[in-house]
Amino acid sequence: VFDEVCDTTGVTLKRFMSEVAMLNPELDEIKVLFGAIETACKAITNLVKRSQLPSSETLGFQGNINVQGEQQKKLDVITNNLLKRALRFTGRLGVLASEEEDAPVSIPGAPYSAGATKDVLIDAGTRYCAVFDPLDGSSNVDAGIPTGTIIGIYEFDETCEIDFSSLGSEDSEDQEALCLANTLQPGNNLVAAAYCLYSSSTFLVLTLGAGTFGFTLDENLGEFVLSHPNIKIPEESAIYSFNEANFNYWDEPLKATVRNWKAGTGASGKQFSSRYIGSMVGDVHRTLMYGGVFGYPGDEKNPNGKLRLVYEGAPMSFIVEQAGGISTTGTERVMDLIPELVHERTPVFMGSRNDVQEIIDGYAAWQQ
Ligand code: P6P
Repeated sequence: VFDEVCDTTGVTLKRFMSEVAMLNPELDEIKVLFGAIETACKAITNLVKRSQLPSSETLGFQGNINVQGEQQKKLDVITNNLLKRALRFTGRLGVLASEEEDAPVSIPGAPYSAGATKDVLIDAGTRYCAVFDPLDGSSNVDAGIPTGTIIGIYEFDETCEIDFSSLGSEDSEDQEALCLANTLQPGNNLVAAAYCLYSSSTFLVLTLGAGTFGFTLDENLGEFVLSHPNIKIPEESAIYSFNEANFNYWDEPLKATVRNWKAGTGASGKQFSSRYIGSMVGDVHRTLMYGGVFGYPGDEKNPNGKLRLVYEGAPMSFIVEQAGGISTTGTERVMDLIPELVHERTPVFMGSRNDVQEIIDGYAAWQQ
């Protein structure tokens, strides 16, 4: 479906999306969303790069604690508002969920205009639900370490089969409850996912369900251009990417696998290296490019690990799977998980097929 465009490196993201939409009319509306996402990411990369300048007012803390219990940084708030606004102006969004929002935000259904009224939440213009982490790894900005934006797009499903009573609303016609339900869809329902990595270059990597494509921001043009058509993650590697300070709290199967990798006695017989920058988007991008396994395991202190399922685990798993990798909790495919809470966390291991399979096999043997 993308053959005609996927080998035309240098094509701009706008042109790529137009070609794809011509070949796949059902994706025409997604093109509108990616126009907004592209603009937001260009604005965010500028904010991140300029945040260190004495003239910038964007460093430091906002002065409050977010729903995650974390000190909210000014850039978290600025990038969250920027992305919300960009997506609202498409007039295609029914609801959005963000790491920086206590609860999902339903959006007046009428295409964004002064006339939009709160009670018209879901109308013909409502096409999608967006979930995102506006600036993942934001605590790294002050040290100049790469950060990223993570986005997942679902079709808005007015028949969401979620148990409304669990959402605190007996009335399944309650549009707010329907909006919340739409942010709790399993990763399998994603129609698109993307991340933007703010690093040595600004990379926008996306999938629409038929491969994973990487674009690099050409700052001379002010355009994202196709630089990595049809990314395929190496089937195996010799890199693992975990916060090993938690090693003593991991469960036995994972400890055994990582000990083998360190000793060169794992399935591939290779001596592994450890690479970890504490910023998911950067660690996952390196994993896509070089192969390996990025993971945030559950442990004794945090059985579900640290990463959030809805707007980190699921979208990144979609991108990795579409690049030929796999993504698991150790025992379940991440894309199969049905969230119960919008901020719930999940253990995650994603990357090269053979290496992640070794982790899965370790857990399977342990359970027998
Ligand atoms: P730790 C950043 O805060 C983040 O959410 C991810 O980007 C990153 O992978 C992880 O947390 C790092 O967590 O506990 O290793 O510092």
